[in-house]
Amino acid sequence: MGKAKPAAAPSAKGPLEILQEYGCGSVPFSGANDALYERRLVFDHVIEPATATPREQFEALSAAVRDVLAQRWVETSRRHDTANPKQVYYLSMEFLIGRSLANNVANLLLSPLGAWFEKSKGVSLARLIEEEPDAGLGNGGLGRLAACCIDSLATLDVPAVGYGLRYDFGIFRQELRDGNQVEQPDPWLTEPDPWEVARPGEQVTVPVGCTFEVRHGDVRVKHAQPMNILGVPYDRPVVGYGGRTINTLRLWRAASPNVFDFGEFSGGDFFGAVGDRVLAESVTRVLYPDDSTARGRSLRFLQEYFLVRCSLDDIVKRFRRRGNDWAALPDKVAIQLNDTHPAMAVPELLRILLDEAGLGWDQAWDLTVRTLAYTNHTLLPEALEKWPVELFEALLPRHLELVYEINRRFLGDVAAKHPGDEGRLARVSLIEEGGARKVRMANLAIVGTHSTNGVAAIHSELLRTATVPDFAEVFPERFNNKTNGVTPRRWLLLANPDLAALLTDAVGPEWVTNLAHLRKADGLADDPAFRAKFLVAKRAAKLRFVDWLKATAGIAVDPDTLFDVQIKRIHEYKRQLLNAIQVVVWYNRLRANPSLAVPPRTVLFAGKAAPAYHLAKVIIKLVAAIGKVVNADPATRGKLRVEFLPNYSCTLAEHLIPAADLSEQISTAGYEASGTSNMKFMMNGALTVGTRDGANIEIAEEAGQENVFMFGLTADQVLGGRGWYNPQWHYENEPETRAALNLIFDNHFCPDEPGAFEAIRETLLGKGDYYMHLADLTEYVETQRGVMALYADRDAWAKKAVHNVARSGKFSSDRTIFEYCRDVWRAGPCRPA
Ligand code: 26V
Repeated sequence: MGKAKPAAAPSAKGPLEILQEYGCGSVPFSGANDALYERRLVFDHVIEPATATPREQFEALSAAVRDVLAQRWVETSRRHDTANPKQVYYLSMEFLIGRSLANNVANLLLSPLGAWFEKSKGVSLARLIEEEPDAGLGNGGLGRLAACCIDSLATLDVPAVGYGLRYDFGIFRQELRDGNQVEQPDPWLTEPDPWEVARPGEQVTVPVGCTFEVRHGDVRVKHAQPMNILGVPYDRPVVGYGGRTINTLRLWRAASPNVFDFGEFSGGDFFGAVGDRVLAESVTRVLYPDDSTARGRSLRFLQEYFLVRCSLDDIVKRFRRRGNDWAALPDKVAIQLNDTHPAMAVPELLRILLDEAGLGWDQAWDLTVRTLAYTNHTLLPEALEKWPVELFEALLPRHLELVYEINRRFLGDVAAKHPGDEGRLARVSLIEEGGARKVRMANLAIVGTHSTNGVAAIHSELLRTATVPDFAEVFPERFNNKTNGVTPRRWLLLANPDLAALLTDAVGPEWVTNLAHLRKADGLADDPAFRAKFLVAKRAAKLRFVDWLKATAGIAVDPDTLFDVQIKRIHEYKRQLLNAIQVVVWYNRLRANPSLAVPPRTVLFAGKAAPAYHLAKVIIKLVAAIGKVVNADPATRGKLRVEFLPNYSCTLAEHLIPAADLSEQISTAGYEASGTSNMKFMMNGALTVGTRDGANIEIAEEAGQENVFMFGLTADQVLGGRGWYNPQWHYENEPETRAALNLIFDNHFCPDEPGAFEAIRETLLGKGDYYMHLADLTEYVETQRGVMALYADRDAWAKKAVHNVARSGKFSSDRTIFEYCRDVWRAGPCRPA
């Protein structure tokens, strides 16, 4: 079997030699090996290299790696300018990129650098990696998906730019105090970021219709005097695997114009005008941390417009710079909207084509629709964005005018096909009437783009048939599915070096860029020696995680237990509560029968709650409280342990997922659009316990039903049961359900805070258990019994786990991006000669 370059035995080589060895040295650069690194310490930091702190070493090494990629980054952009291929632009309010050093080193095929560095400098790369802040510019799945997508675009050599915002503060850092989530700011940019390149020369002016002030995240209109905000781009390299293509992630920072054009200034209000400067900068101050409700702050509205205005201005400049004619826009440009957050791109692009290019409505509208495409990421009605008409009026009057005209024409078409059907018109209108009028951003996105896709087969189907059936009837050809994927570079090659090396040994190195190759290892599930090697790799990952957790959080867990893991945003529909109740059922069983034969199990939870989502915070508190009691109870010692790990992040996921045995994917069927951690767990050899929801369905199809643990109501049954489902029935008729709930309600887990979990009683029994926890509980507990029985036979477990890894090929974001390129963007690779 061939050995992969990425997994090759480390050698003590510097970047220059490594580049030459890998045939990547065609781009000339000067300087000797050491100089790349040492000169950074001397010339950037002006220190004696031997005295460098780990942070200085991190910065110098990152700068050296950037030196290696800089010329190829320039070359990529020159190549695109020369060839003038179709460009893909990915607009997203979130890019949850995490750390970059290890990723860039690996994608540049510089992994042997680690050994060279350790040998010649006496410092481990692993240590320096910990110096880098985790760039948490996203809430969860949607933001991480954007990061995986741009990795795949670069790896597939597709000319692409990601556009986002450079928030001063990313997602909050989560602390737990007595089980309570406490949010702390995340000032990730306090020290210079070695990856970003500011491009003040390419700044963009964003005019807004009035002056405003910001109070508690809300924008208050001051008066109807227009003002300008500046958008300053900061570029980050997106290194394709192998380093042939280095695309750009361009993040915008809001700034004030150097020359004030505010009325106050000439009026002598120096103080007021300087204050206005600060408020312009507040537009990109902080990531909006609530992914559960769209009851947005108006500052968020301004952020969304700011992203759209800056990015489209930039896109159009690039398009014109290459000498293209307006009519060629859809042939040269594809713009993907990551959810409705950048849906203002519809009226903005139309405005550019009408007001700046001087085209007529019909042509401008046709070009707009053919250039834009929209991805939907949620079916939850409360997460659908609707912005008050009033906000548009004050800040973007021209855009509102265009939205009204788009709507007038669209409703005219619908009315012509369905005369007299007022209900239909009211449903599809871009404007929600009654009370304060609002613009429905999902309707705008569907009408103003040529493609609307969901992110897993079931989700796309529900979107079409249940959420927006009227639109599917008007535009059947626009609806399609693109099942999500994740990048195997970050989530397997980097996160799980032992398993990655084992797979490379087994199937060759091609899996890194063609995950379907893992299928060649499927037969090895029947090979006892391979299963043993798989278990050795899993144990190595567990040990690495255990050490890391102890060092970073001070939490000790036993690697010789089943790691049962649920990590994701805390949300009722994701049903962390179902998992918690299940744990209490097993706790009761163990207390009643101390000789019950179960394999020792560690149940790990992690995830952030939206700061204003009260019940989600109570769920965190409950899990922490259960952990405190269960972990201290001699009856369950060594058999059951529960931990809530604080501050879930990319970094935590990269450590924990490779160590996991069991992946909890237990959302109420019909509510999780796709899920992506389910895919990461699968490729790292965890077995899934899950409902038939989102991508779990496709995971089970690929893995084989016999290699996953599926349970619970289907989406159809959930919908069908809405009329008659009664949680009280389960409470009254299922003794174990009742006993577990009573323990929670009767303060067993919060003796010092009686009533702390009253809100849980209220939601489950008082308010009818909307997410149907109790309907699925008994089958879930029974399924977990099967899980534990299988785990007792480690070899039988390993066989299923190997099948899962070998059959995870579909869930590479390379496959997802390939399909977007083929079906939605009609874009292809542009490779170096
Ligand atoms: C929603 C909202 C709503 C209002 C404004 C702020 C805000 C910010 C983020 C979100 C995100 C909700 C959508 C989301 O993250 N969906 C997740 O997308 C994943 C990638 O497609 C998918 O795997 C998850 O199932 C889905 O929940």
